[in-house]
Amino acid sequence: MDGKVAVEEHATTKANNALWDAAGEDDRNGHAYAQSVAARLIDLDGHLREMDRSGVEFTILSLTAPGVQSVADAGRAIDLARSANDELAIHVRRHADRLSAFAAVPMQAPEAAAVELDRAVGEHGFRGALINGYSTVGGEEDVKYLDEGADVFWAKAAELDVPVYLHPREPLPSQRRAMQGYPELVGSAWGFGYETATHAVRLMLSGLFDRHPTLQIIVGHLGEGLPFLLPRLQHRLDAQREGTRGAKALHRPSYYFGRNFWLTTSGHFHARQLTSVIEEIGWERVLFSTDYPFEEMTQGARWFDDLAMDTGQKYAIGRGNAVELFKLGIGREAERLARGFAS
Ligand code: GRE
Ligand code: ZN
Repeated sequence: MDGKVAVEEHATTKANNALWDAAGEDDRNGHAYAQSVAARLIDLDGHLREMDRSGVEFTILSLTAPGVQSVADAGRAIDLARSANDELAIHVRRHADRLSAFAAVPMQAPEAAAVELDRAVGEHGFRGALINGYSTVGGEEDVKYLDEGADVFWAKAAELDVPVYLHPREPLPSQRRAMQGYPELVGSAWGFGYETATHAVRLMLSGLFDRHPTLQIIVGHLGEGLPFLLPRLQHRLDAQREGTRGAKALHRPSYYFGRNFWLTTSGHFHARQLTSVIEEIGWERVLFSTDYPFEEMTQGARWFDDLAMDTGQKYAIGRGNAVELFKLGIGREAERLARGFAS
């Protein structure tokens, strides 16, 4: 399928080059994997060539993890987010028909994060924010999750009507005992998934979506296990106090999952899982993505192109849903807009 749109695709900038960390990925594969990722993160022209080879027309780039979220000093985090967004914007502007970006936001200082989101969307035409899990605010263990005092930021995202991508970060050191002796589990292979799924559940239980019912959160890797685990979570919460009293949210998690969440195919190229994700959340809330350069873009694209599925759903997941969610005036949709046919 030509004309795909991809939304979990990473880059780095000179300002941020030291802030990406694949420590959890290394060792076993030697350093070759990390080195190849590092070279491709900084090569934005190479990224465009991969898009050409993969039938990807448009990409929303993001700074790679953990990025600004790992900078404990709020002042430095604010400066880094700004300079990284400005640097990425120069490149994006040169290729406005192919690229946009998610803003990096300094969640260590939620008010400044709101200001930076407003600036990146207003000045650079960025399409939302991508946040790499919890933010470090002091020592290694001193962190803030996104339901902890960040309402001023969420209000801004709701006001601007832009989505927020909840991207993984490795679990806190104190929470790695379960993986001790198996360092290969700490990162993308395992730790990323449950850390991010837990973070998403926190948001659902926090009442955030009662205060801002239009907020839209994107979760990658086919939902980090949530489509499979949420029915069980719901079942158990119904039997416990969260289901009836003492809860911070008005509704059950599945209510918010179906209204406030979108899932992407990034780094999880598995047809049977995609089918069950579509059954759980609906094809209207699934977006194609690959997770380049941690994954091969061509591999993710070929997997998607070869899927035997309803062509209308495939078009929606590969392109149409993203065009609507991000209000992308590209290709045929731009022509339709120009002719006044768009809804
Ligand atoms: C990712 O973006 O998914 C990722 C990282 C670091 C290592 C592996 C990986 O940010 O998939
Ligand atoms: Zn990623």
